[in-house]
Amino acid sequence: MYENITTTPDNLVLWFHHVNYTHQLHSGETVIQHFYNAHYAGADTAQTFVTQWEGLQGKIDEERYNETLFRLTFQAGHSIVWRDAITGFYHNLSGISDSQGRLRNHPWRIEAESMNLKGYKPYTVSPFETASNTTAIVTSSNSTMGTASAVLSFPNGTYDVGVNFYDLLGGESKFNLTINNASVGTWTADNIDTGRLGHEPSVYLDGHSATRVTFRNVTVKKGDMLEITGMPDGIEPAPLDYVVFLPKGVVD
Ligand SMILES: [Ca+2]
Ligand SMILES: [Ca+2]
Repeated sequence: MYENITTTPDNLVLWFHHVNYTHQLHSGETVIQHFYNAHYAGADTAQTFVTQWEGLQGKIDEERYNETLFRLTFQAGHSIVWRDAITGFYHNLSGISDSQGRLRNHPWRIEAESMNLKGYKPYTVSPFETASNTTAIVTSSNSTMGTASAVLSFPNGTYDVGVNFYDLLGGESKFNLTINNASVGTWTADNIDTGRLGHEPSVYLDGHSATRVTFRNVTVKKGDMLEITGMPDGIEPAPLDYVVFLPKGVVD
């Protein structure tokens, strides 16, 4: 059964055989399209764990509730980092586009490197697939604050606002996100430094350090001014990748 490619189950094909990216699986998908679809589906599913867990609030002890919520929230954000890294990596290797046109198509994102920068400069991330548009921004020095701003052109409405940044070991940068000078949220890149996450630490901008913070139900009007300030700390130059304004039901 396993010697014959036509009788090998889809989930074992790459274990027993070498095939082209365009090999058609029993599911009807090609191998490469399966890579794309499975990673998009996985990231979609990971988002639902947060809201499922929130259904337990008040039914279990607060410490357990909060610690697990913290991890599920991190993982929901990181599943998008991982989705984009894997699909970007294999797209680069295979040269074959996603049949659903999702790769490098992020209409709700604002790349940090495309914002108006003061005290920040673009930084080419390596490996390239661990930054949106292969580029992030870092502060010009390790002791001075940076500011990134942009005028919003999204339709008026309520959005979940995600900010993708990098949390390196060796510094606890502080960030503040405002819209029209009103604070939406502040956060500190200290998950790694405090050991709170307990995952592989990194001193680089890469897939280990890439992290998302999300602020829910933010009201936005066309023409609003978005501004993020980053205060570097230690070796960590308050690195930012992108901001995403998610309408209800959009995962990106
Ligand atoms: Ca850090
Ligand atoms: Ca970017």
